[in-house]
Amino acid sequence: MSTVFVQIGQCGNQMGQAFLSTTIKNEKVQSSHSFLSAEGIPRAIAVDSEQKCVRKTATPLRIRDENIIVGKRGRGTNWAMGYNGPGPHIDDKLGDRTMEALRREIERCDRFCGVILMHSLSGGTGSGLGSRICEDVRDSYPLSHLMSCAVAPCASGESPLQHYNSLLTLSCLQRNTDGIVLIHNDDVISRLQKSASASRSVSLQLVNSAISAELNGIFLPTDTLTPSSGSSLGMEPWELVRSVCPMPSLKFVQFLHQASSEKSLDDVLAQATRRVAKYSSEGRPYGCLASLVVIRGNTRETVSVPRVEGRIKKSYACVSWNPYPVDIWIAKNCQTGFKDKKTVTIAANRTSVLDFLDVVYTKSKTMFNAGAYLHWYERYGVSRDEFNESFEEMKSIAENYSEAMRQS
Ligand SMILES: Nc1nc2c(ncn2[C@@H]2O[C@H](COP(=O)(O)OP(=O)(O)OP(=O)(O)O)[C@@H](O)[C@H]2O)c(=O)[nH]1
Ligand SMILES: [Mg+2]
Repeated sequence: MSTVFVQIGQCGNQMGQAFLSTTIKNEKVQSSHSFLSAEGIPRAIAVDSEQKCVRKTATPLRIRDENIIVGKRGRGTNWAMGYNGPGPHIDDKLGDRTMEALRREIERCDRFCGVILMHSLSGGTGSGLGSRICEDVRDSYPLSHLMSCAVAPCASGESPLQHYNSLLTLSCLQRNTDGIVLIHNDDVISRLQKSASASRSVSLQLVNSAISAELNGIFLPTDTLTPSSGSSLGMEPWELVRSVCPMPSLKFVQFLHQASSEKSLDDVLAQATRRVAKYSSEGRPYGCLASLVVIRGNTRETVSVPRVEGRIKKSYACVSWNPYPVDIWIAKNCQTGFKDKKTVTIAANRTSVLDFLDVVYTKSKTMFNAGAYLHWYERYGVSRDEFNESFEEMKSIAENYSEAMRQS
């Protein structure tokens, strides 16, 4: 069962490099060929509108030359330029070339299972071209899985266009993917700043390593999903979707990762659950539709399933209508370079995502009503109607989550 990774834009490629560079060193990954070809080459495509970062990140991963797709000009933090291209004078056909590389990569797979997109919600390439590729993958491979690992911008505001770009991307991901792993740069940075080992200024490299540890916590092979033959099928990303996104319209997933070499598994789990925010800043309690806990560690400690379930149910306020709100996978297979480390990674589909969606909706709606920056989008073929459709899509996501909570 093979998965193809498509890294888009600077963020997608840098995060993808941090993730894949550790993933491909994992022994179980190397023997399973789900993320790697038989020759050990990652099943990955690296796309960016600019040269500068993509070559630097793709070369050490040994991504095939034909899978490195580079454009002629950045997309200027503009979703519309990313989605429709910069115009006929610079037609670098990034979307078409990416789909062609993907088609060839899928032909090299034994049994193709799905695509994981890695990108930011706010960069012009990651958001706009990412949305275009997302739609094209869904159209061309309707029966395959499709997941996005999307990085949300910092709330403090890096660009005035980030809210529009996030709005248009989120609504596209909602329409086309099976699951959206939402990664908040703010959360990762503040956690790293608090950690004793990090200095106050946190580099992007450190941020990407932390994100990579979260993704690997869930995506690396687990004993629970490995058949008795001993060879992993690499189904972890897709079983995650089955487990945590029980309803197709509610598909936002957030990860939480905790690691320790000294503490017991129980203590690591307790540490992880203590970090779970239970209320919004207005005091609204969060609810959880479904969750998955992956416990890794080459240890003799036995995992008490009822105790893990109990802790998660208490911390995450799971809905009453889901009889199995906690899935648990166990793995002796640790992350590369962390032989003695015990890790607990939790993936949860919960209403805390509405806080971020609400900020994106409110900020972009205020700008839209004032007509701010709209000419930048209209110039590259995105009309006000498209914005209105995205506002509707965002409203329906919030309504669906609220409805799911009301039934609880
Ligand atoms: N976690 C993480 N976030 C990043 C990284 N690089 C950029 N970002 C975030 O991504 C967003 C900007 O997106 P980029 O990926 O730089 O933009 P792009 O997709 O290349 O698009 P254009 O440059 O506008 O064509 C901002 O929110 C950044 O904070 C990275 O390496 N890791
Ligand atoms: Mg860029």
